[in-house]
Amino acid sequence: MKKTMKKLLCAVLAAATLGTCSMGVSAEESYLLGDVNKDGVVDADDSGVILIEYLRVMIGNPAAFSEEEFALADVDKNNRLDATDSGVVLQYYAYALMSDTPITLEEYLAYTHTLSEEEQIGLLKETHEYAKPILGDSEDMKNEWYEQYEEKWGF
Ligand SMILES: [Ca+2]
Ligand SMILES: [Ca+2]
Repeated sequence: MKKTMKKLLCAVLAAATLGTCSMGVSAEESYLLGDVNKDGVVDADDSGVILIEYLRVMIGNPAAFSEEEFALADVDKNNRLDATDSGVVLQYYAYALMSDTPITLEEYLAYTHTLSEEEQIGLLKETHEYAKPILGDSEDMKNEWYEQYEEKWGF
């Protein structure tokens, strides 16, 4: 009986490992900074995923992100995951929607670092105005995340 259980456990573990392995293969392709859910785009979903992980950890849960996911999520590279990372991803997403030419998150960060604080605020306002109709949908999405979060973690 014990042996059967062991075999079963091994099979389950093997299946789990295989799953991880096949994930590992695609993980070798490098993901875009900020693409935490690894769907090939950096958007409001990633921002939400980062926010949820941050809140989860903040109320004392162990981190759910893998090392790789953490590296993708820590967009300001300060080795901490917080609402700033989530905010930067959302700002970038809105900016990318507004921009005529494709821009990566790294390029966006490099660009905003060249701006004065005043210019940054101006850019944020402009981006926000532009993206408001689109981010309106994200607002609903965010509410959905919060609801799911509340259900899952009672917070
Ligand atoms: Ca994504
Ligand atoms: Ca960070």
